[in-house]
Amino acid sequence: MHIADLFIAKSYRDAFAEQGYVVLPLLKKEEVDALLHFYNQIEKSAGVAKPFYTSIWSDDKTHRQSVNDSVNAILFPAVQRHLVKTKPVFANFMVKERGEDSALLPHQDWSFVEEPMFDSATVWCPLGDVNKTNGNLQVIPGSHLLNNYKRARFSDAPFREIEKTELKKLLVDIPMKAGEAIILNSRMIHASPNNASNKQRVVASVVLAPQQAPLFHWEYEQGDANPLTKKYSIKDDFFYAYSCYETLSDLIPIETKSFAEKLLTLEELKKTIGYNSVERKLKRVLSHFFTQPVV
Ligand SMILES: O=C(O)CCC(=O)C(=O)O
Repeated sequence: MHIADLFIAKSYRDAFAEQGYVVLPLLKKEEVDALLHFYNQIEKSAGVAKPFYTSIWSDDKTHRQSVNDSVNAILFPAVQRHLVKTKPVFANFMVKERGEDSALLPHQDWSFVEEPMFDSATVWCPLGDVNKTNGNLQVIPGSHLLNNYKRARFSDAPFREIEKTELKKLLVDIPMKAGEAIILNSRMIHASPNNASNKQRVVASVVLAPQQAPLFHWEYEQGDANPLTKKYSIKDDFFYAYSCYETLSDLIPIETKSFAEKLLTLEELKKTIGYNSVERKLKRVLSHFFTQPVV
């Protein structure tokens, strides 16, 4: 069961399967206002002094849980207007302060389910208009077709040697209006530029998995002889019970495997996503005129 199959509209099903993301109108104005009102109330309790952070980076468990519950209460019912049979994995705010050093390098999100049997997605919904000046999301269309299915806590990207250079040239900016959302496969390579505006950028987000998919978390460990991944079966409270940087020393892995990683070259990535195909080139040209991926 895959997220692409769970969109109600066929056009979104096709676009998500093919390009790895869709952009759609998600929140009503009163829902955006309610999320902003809540954000303004709890902003200080995050206690994270970084140019970019998400709520799960906070050391305060009460903060993480209250953001999870309140963001989910508004965002998930809105998601259900477009998708069936999904469940929320966790919800948070993603905050980009004004100024330098708030850019995020190209990365993929953790694995949340057993891929490729299942997959998962992030709903990223800005609470103000976003563009390339104030930190819109950037994606590499088609990069969900990569097959690195175990993306673990503390692991490094297989494209780390090109992430600051050639890879960046493949990113496409996704400008959006407040209340629109981009829903992207967790395997998609994505990034965001600095916020060069004079206003903080706030995004509400929820990770989705198919209802049927058991949730897991993988942790990377250097190991004595070779790198390992530990697989944990997790409960619904996992992503606010533990902050993003904590080691999981009180949990018992259900599986430990050695981690044989292969670094990805630019040529391999371009081949996987069909970068040089006539079809993909045409879509890139058309994507300058449309926000929605062209299928
Ligand atoms: O909010 C952003 O600018 C990007 C967030 C993101 O990519 C992430 O947290 O994985």
